Amino acid sequence: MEKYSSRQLMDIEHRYGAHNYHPLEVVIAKAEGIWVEDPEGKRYIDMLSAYSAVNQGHRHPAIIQALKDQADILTLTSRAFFNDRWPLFARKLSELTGKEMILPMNTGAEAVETAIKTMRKWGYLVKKVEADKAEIIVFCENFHGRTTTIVSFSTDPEGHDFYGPYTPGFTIVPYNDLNAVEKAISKNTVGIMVEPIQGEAGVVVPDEGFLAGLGKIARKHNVLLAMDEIQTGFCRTGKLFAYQHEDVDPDIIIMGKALGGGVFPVSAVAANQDVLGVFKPGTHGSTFGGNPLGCAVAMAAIDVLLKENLAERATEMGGYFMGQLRDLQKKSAKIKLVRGKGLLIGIVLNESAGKARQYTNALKDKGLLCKETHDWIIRFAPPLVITKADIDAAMEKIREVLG
Ligand code: IF1
Repeated sequence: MEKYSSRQLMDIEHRYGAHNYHPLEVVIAKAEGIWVEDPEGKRYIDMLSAYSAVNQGHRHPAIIQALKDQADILTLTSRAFFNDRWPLFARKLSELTGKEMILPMNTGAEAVETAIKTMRKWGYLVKKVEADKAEIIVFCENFHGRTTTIVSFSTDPEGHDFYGPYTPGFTIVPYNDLNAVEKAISKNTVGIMVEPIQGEAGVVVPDEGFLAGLGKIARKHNVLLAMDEIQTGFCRTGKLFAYQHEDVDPDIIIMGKALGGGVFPVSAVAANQDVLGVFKPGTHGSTFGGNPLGCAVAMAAIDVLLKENLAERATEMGGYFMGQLRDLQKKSAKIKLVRGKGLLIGIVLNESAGKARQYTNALKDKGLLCKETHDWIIRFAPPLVITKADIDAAMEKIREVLG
């Protein structure tokens, strides 16, 4: 294969790729664990983990082995036939989530769409809501994906504007405001969909009791609670799922990202029979959902999370990392606030510090990759296999840039 420099590759992408992203100027050509490397051989600590899709670390040996082994046997069948991996993955994910049934898809947005269709169909068939009147409550500054229906209820103009006509049937209320939710409920409400921590909004952690409160409201009014754990799930915040920090049992768990073990998209929705049972043959699906290769990878991805106690690691390393960042905050005029849970961490900058992008750029030059969200928040979400020594090394760079 011909060798290209980082500069050449960025120029080629700019010429031939659609401009729907504005990446940091680093080209990743190789990766292992928490480390990535550019074509010139410069190494960086990856503190974004593909937005939490690489919780297990890049190319985890057990996951890559499962990928290779399965690739040698069977990769894709469609759901026109049974295959010998999907049943076992379904059972494993059911046991993991404590929900009776699993519906497999590929990307996160497809799993969110599946949850929306589930809530609506449940509303019509079980709750007996009048035809085409179903309402789902969602939250300001939500991020659930980029399909036309999902962006219909996005409050971010960049993601939302110019894609109409928009899908009706969503009521948007402020995050972290249980009264607003209670007020928004009507006889046509079929569900509430929520991120346990809002990622794209800037790692916004709700007050303790918010998620449990949503659970109580959902019970009281006979509506379904759907938890979008696509970014927060699979040990990122120190629990298998972020909702487990509270006393709440969502009706629907939406999963993606790290379920694919950093290899490719695997998503799923978990719920009990009385909810997911609304789907009959032919009413929903996808060519690739439940494909044997994806199932084998996802099973290995789950095994790694459990075997390596990555939830406890996230708590431990996240606590250490956040402590270090808060020490820095006390001495730094640039940092206003450090927030997060486990290894999902946001640094909110003071207005006087200017735009976050200059700092993510400076960190990149020093060999640390992370990403800004909005203009004033820096997000850190390293692979959960990160060690204390790695964090110490990263902190040195962070102190140089944000101290
Ligand atoms: C991009 C953000 C993160 C998600 C939640 C569903 C989805 C996502 C809570 C959809 C996806 C991704 C999308 C990706 C960047 C990334 C992101 F900045 F856009 F918001 F992580 F914070 N629910 N989030 O976070 O999953 O269809 O993408 O598999 O560039 O759009 P998907």
